[in-house]
Amino acid sequence: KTVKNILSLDCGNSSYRVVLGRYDGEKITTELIAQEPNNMIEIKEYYYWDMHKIFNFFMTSLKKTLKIVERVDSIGVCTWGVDFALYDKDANMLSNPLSYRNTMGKKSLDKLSKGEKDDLFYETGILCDKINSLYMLNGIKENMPHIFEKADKLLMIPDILNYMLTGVMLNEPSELSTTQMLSTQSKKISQKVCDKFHIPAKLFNRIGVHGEVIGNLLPSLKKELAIDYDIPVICVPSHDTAAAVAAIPALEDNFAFISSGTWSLIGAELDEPVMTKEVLESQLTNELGAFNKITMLKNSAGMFLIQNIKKEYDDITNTHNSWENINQIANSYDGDIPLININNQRFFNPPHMGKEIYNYLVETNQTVESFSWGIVIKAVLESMACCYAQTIRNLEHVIDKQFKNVYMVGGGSQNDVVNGLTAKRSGKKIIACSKESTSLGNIIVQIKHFEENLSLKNMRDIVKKSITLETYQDDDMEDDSMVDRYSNLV
Ligand code: LFR
Repeated sequence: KTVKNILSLDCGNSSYRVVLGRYDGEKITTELIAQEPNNMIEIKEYYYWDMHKIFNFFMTSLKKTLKIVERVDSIGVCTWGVDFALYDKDANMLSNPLSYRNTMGKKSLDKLSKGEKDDLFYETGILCDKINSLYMLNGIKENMPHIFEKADKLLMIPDILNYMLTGVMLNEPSELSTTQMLSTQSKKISQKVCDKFHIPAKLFNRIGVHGEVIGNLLPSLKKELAIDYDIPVICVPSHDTAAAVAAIPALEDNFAFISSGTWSLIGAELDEPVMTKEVLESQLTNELGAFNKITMLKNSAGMFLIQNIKKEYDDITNTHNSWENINQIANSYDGDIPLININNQRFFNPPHMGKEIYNYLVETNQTVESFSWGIVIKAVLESMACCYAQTIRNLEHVIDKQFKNVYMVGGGSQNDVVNGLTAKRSGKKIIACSKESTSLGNIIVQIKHFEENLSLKNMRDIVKKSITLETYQDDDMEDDSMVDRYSNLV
């Protein structure tokens, strides 16, 4: 059998990785080629991402791959959502992308009335959120007018990398939906939104189609790699969430998913966006998934909290603690279960996550004891599970369907304490899939370039054959009271 060597670049907020998928016509075997931490860089009052560093990492990993396999057949790029760069008329990047953790977006969103926010939801299907590109772009317009005036094109992070690889400017649809400037119903840029914010619609490029070739690797890059054949760069669902959901090995129609990384995306896959008051009130959003599917989801804080706590604890103990170790510290606390609203603004980017959580617990009368890592870690793990259970409950309500299975994908799917607790709080069967789901989703859509007739179901079948699943079930779920307690937190 001929094996196709398919390369996935998966950039997350906390690390970027290159994964090689070997596809033998039935299943995919993955190999992690390289991984490096991703960090925002703080320059004066702003946080930026370093695109050249990411690109350089990819080129180095590509060279490394070519030492392992004889040829690379295709490439696909996935990254986190919402962030972007502006290009001038001569196709020069005007500045490195600002990170959504800047306060600019929030300031711009806060100026809108409730009515305006609701209208934006009904127009786009996307929930107003301070991190959406729309608000950052509006902030740039007001705070960095010299950049905004020169802007001719807008590329999202994966589009930037695709452009660096091929010289072709294109906007990939799943990533584009995280801007809140695309109508997820019409799949077109909303002129209404552009007009309201005085954003020229010409900033956007042709919208890509999943499975198509964006372009071949640039001649200069081929030369650098010392190869004499073309490598196509494929338009994959380049929003990491959309890719991870594409790789869910579900063969049933109704299922819920949790894509767990720095963020937790808790949702369900639909054919059409649902834009009702209930969806809005449940703080759910309709993003675009693979092949124009809708991923209706809640964008919740995820492993970010525990990652920050781990960093602080690693520093204090001067060691690299394992995740098991971090989870175990929670067992040293044996009082009442502490809960925090993980989506409270104060946990978005505090200087000391541990302290912030502890202060919340004191202020909400959940503890009178002095600070301990045990109570803080316990609070995060328990609260994540409650948030998941609460959102699954809301999803079932707004789409009026019941899920039997909840598929857990992404790096965070390896956290068996959270998986176990989620089974307990939700009463559902939790199926932990692969920590490489984003890359698997990226790779299977590239396979469609070689096997045009593949349906999404066929692709999921390939994934199913390629990974081992881990199931968590808790038959003696007590009651919903913990989730209710969570729902009432401020
Ligand atoms: C997950 C993710 C989320 C997005 C957040 C910020 O990695 O892509 O979907 O809302 O990052 O971009």
